[in-house]
Amino acid sequence: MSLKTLGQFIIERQADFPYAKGELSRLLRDIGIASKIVNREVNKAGLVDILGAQGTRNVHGENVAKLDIYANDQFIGALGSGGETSAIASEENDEIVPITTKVSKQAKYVVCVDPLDGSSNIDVNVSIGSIFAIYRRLDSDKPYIEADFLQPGTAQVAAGYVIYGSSTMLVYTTGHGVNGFTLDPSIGEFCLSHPDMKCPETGSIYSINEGNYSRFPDGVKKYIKHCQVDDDATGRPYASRYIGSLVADFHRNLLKGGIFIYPSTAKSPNGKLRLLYECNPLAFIIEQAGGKASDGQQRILDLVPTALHQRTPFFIGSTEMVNHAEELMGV
Ligand code: P6P
Repeated sequence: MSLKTLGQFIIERQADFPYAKGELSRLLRDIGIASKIVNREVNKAGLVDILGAQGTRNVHGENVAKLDIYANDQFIGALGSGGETSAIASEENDEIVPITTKVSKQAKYVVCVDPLDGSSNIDVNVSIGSIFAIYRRLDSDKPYIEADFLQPGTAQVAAGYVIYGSSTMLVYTTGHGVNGFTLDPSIGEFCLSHPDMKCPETGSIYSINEGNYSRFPDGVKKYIKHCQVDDDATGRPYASRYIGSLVADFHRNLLKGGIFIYPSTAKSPNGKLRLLYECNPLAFIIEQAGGKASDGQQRILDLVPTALHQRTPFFIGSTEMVNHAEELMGV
């Protein structure tokens, strides 16, 4: 397969949008730029002694920001200077971040981003990720409004994630399938490595923090017991795999098949994960890859958000496994 960079692929697929004038292509380019800068810093995190611990000054006398703050600054900076984003909702900012450059005020799109999910895992060298969702503004003749960000996940025009792992990959969809790009550090480009990604209909991996078992709804407890039954005919017991880094757990299940569950618990009735910049973008991707995502009862992409940082229970992965979990949840 001849080398195809993310930029070449984006331009090639621009034809998927007959009325597009290149804004979305440039926005995706901006996401790629931010990801490469974040990747450079994430990969150095292990050298913190040389660079100075977060919150100290590095050899150049510059303040060393916490990596998730640093990542947030890179995404805001790249999207801001790219001129295609009007405003950003970020996991790191309580309020919407307006992009105030003149050209951006009338930009057609807004972006929801988790700039560095799982950042607590950096210190133990576990894969982490960035997650993004892109929406067209409701009325781009006027300044952005909060409602631009509170559209259901079905309104996403693009969504994706970057996984900073044994290699760095950017995986995204614009509603025409899912494609994965691996960063080639020798040329500094994301190159197409996983064309037309599909999630297996079923799998033999379940991902859930079983430490919270006593707090789970009965349907989730029943599903976990289902996964643990010793039954050769159905390939059970399934393998329990839980990295504690959403993007890493999701990416493995997308490739191999499996289910990831972060349910409601007695302590957190809406679960832990955020709808706008974690669950919706991954739900868009999994559906485009033939999988399924729900809150245990209804389709994630149909949920109508009411708040920027709202949480939702999250069941995502191979369709047959999510269907079974929903049955036990009483759907
Ligand atoms: P728990 C990381 O902090 C994160 O937001 C996700 O990346 C991950 O899936 C989840 O939290 C892990 O949460 O409660 O199992 O440690």
